[in-house]
Amino acid sequence: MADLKTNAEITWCPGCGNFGIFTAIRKAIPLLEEKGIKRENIVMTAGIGCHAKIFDYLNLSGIYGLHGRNCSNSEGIKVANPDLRVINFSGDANGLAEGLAHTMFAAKRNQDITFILHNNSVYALTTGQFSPLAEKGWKGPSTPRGSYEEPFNPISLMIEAGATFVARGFSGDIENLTNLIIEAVKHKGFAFIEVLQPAVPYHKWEEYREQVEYLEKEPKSYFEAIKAAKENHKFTIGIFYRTTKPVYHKELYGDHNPITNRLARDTRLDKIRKILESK
Ligand SMILES: Cc1ncc(C[n+]2csc(CCOP(=O)(O)OP(=O)(O)O)c2C)c(N)n1
Ligand code: SF4
Ligand SMILES: [Mg+2]
Repeated sequence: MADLKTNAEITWCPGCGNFGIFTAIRKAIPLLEEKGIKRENIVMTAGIGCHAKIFDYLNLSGIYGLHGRNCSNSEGIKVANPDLRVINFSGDANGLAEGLAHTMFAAKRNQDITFILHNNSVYALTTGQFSPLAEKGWKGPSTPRGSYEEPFNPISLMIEAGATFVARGFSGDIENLTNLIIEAVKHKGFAFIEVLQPAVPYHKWEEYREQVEYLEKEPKSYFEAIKAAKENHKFTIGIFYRTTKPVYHKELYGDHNPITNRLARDTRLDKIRKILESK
């Protein structure tokens, strides 16, 4: 676990929920290696925000991209080299505000990537604007009279968008979160984990600890999953949905890998010519 740390100074606030996510991912990676997933094949992307600093602290390769855009980087990496396992770290604003379309379309395409949403229900790095997951009535610097908007339900949203693995974890239960990460990375398809992650200037750990509950059992069908997502409250953790569907890169190329099995230029041009002639 220690060698997954870098020398970068950690600047998260003491008590930040991101520490739990950082620990869980460092526990999960050696366990994934035991299951045959090579570390050099695990890459990460991050957007911009407090959550994204994990990119500086975690000793993996990847792309540290623009705010809201890293899901596209994840898709690009996967489509370029399907042998890679991509872990996409996103804030709730990064992934469900500015990056919402990217997240929805990656789920719709069932891109074979793991999407970890650090849900602190706030734009933390930019000091407290309400986010798409902020509670109605939540007071912050941009909503001094309380937010007028209902938050998204990220679990039902992702199930409906097309994600094939959808779960919620809590950064205060590292063992459970480690298992969710392992299941998500092993899953073939778009695996989404919403992680409840207190940002301590804005929320108290007690609010979470008092309310976190565990989903009784994993729903067995799409409609059961939507029902569970709607009926349970936002502190219910567990796997809400898991199904098998073709993944995007297999639909695109079958078993071909354009990086490790690069075709000669003439062969590629010949293939394109044949596709155009068959029209
Ligand atoms: C293209 C672009 N838009 C906006 C910003 C400003 N910005 C940086 S972080 C951030 C919000 C971060 O919130 P979230 O994604 O929830 O991450 P957190 O800090 O809460 O972990 C914004 C709006 C930016 N850096 N780049
Ligand atoms: S502002 Fe919130 S999310 Fe950012 S480092 Fe501090 S506790 Fe963590
Ligand atoms: Mg946030």
